[in-house]
Amino acid sequence: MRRRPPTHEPHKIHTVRLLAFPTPQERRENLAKARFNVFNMTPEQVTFDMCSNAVNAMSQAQRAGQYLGDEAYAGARNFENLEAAVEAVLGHSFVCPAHNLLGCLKLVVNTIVPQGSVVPANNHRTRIEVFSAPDVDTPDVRDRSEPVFTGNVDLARLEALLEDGNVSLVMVQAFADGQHPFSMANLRAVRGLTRRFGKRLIVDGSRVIENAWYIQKHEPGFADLPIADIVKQVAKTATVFMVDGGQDPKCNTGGILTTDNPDDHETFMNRVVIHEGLHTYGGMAGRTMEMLAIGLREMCEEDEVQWAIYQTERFTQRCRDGGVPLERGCDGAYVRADQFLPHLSAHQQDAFSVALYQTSGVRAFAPGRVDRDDLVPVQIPRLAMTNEQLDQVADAIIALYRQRDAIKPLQAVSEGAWRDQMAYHGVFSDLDDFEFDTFPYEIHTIEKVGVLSREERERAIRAAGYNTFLVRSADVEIDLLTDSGTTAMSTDQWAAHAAARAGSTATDAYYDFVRALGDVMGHEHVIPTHQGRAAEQILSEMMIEPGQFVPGNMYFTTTKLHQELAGGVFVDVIVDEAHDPESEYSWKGNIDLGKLGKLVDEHGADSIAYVSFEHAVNMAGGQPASMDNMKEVYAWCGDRNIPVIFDATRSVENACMIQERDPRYRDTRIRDILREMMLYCDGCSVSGKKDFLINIGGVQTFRDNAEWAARARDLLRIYEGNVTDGGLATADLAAMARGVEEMTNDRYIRSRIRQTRALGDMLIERGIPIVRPAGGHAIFVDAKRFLPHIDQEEFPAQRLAAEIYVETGVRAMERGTVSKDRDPKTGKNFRPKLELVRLTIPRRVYTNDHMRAVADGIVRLWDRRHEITGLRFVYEPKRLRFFQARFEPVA
Ligand code: P71
Repeated sequence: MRRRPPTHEPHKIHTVRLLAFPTPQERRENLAKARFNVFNMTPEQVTFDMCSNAVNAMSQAQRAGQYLGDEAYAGARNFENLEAAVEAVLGHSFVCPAHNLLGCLKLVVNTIVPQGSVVPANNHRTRIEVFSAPDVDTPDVRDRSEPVFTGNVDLARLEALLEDGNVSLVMVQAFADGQHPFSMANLRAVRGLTRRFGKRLIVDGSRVIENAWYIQKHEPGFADLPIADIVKQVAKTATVFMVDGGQDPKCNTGGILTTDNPDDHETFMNRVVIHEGLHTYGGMAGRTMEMLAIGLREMCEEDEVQWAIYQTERFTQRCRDGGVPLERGCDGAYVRADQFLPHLSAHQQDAFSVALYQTSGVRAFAPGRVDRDDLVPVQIPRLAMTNEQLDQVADAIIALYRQRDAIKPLQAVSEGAWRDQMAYHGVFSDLDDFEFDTFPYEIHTIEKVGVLSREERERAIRAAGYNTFLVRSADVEIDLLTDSGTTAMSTDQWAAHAAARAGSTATDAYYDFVRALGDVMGHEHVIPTHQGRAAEQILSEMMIEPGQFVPGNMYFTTTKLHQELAGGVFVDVIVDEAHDPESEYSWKGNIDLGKLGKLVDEHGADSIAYVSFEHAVNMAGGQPASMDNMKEVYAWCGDRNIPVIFDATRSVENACMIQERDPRYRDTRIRDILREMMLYCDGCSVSGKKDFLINIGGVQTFRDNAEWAARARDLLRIYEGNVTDGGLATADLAAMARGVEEMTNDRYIRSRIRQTRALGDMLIERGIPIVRPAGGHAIFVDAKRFLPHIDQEEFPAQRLAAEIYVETGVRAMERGTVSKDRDPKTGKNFRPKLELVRLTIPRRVYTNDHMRAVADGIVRLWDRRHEITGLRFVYEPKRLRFFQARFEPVA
């Protein structure tokens, strides 16, 4: 089997952890406070923390496992699950739990390593001799002449030691010291020798995955074996196998000692009670065992393994190409501090760490004991970072390398045997700073996606009646159906969610939300609703008299429907450019005051219920309105006593595009732009499921009209829930309060808008017709130009969305004839100017590599577009037909 390097993450992001970006000045202060030892720095002071132990991204299942703790002292169900996982993954029948790898080592040393014995090992960072000082010898028997499997044991040397007779056991580490993998053949030979001499082989498999990948890639006969099989073979070769929970199983702590030997297990069980805890928890919480059990099962998943290793290779290569002296580690680039800073005579590792933090906020720390080697591991927390972030970290190191001569020495003011004990009197070097320009968050939790074959996807779309709304999420690889409620929440939001005290009256979460939203919007009356359409219903019912007009800048499906249900007549007053997908006009979301004026001239101001003014207009392609337009419309309407209500669902994105496109706002913070926008309306209805970075929620606000607010609250009580929750769970309200604070972070919103544009640019470069310029939340493919041979009566956009799914596993949404519905007067399909397929980008969920995969897939489809035919209805619902309609292809 030949494996191609993966092109994108085989998962999506479920939760993010926000990153800190200390300023250069703050970094200097932090360094001084930390006594120039980056060990002392906390994650809040660090942008990228380049270590891989116990800080990996976990799966959603693992996180759920954290809440499934059976915290019994004895015989917890979590332990039974751990036993089952060990049996399934490692093939061992016994498991002794420990609090981490040190706990495992301690058990081994205290039970089966007699004082005065010899423990040959393939690594030099083993801590055995530290535990069992003074008199256990741990000769490093690594085969220095082996070019590929540098962790192999020198068999002749081992045999000689075994013949001497004083060996108690042999200790082999997978990817020894983070750098040296062994081959299966060598491991088996070691096992053969130990068996011949009646000794045990202990394997530290904390990095067995990386080692298994190396075997798969480089050892003859293993290329076709899955990682899971190789892992099991490695474990079964050992007499005793141990794993640090914080490494390959991506747990946050924990450890296990596994074996098939009942006597060894008995020995460990009787000892574990002394040092760790009972033999059924070993110093781990029940929830940790659960997380570890799930992590063990998941660590062998082929696609995840290939992705993690690909990132390591890529990162190491980039550093190397930049000239940085390093050794490739299993989990990152191990920088040779001695070669990086040859002009320093001492403390080269710490000087490197200090300079890297000073210039970039990146932490790389050489752990363990002082003077073990000259390396500073720059490790990649498993699955937690994007390629773009890793590229930039590599660039930060390269930039530092170019100015290495300016790095000044550190004077130790206190020394110790361990690196965390070091403290320096530091002098700041005169170095150029490195600026990151990437997502301001790391991946905290990932979510599995559906990877189907093309045939399976063909079956799935047929079963769904060629309607992407009816496809199962489990069958979708990259889900660009909507940016609504699909956000990855932050750990801070989850913390607020967990901490919220639920109530069915007023709650702290409600007051927090009112305060937070009042802060960012400046509106006096804040009324939570369960989502946007609930606000729309209330607003429409209270503001519209039957027969009144509701002018708006292009329709949105639910908005228009509620206006019509309340007896209103929607009139489109958006600028003409909005209907022209090829127009490059910057403000395609603007209201055309000429059109509005004409309506008022014809029917009088009294005939207008209110102006419904949407930001970053969804159906026009996420196109912004300008600040001037908002100001003008509001002034014009004010003169005529016509209320202006914003649909502020994507106002933050609109604010960001104002910052980009209006030179007067280039240096204004998003927060301030938003505050100004919010002056030019009388109220807002909002679907919180977009900008607010939440999965459910909405709001209706009024700037200062207390009477409207009272009427809205009356309707809210009838339709939705309490005035203090709108039917939302307290916890979701708390998450929303936190989300509205995060949404105006300049780095976040810019990185989002940039991501959308990057997808647009990739498509434009390859000639794919899309709505231009790229908007905020989505890229819209122009189905009329993509499939010019299909008439609108045969729903080209509907078919294109279906074909994009079949070709790529990407789910998109039709925004054309099907969504526009029929003209109620004639019963005929409207033939909207815009016949589009929307590739909508959820917030904080996909990386730029996902976007590249989307673009590549659509280009493949473009090349076979002539084969694609139209659709006809099999079932057509009366209202909002796009949700449930079913189709079949026309021949
Ligand atoms: C979107 C959605 C969700 C959606 C709604 C209807 C059909 C398909 C998908 C919802 C919006 C929106 C604007 C500007 C109000 C709502 C309704 N958008 N205004 O784009 O974009 O909010 O979904 O919270 O009820 O996929 P709600």
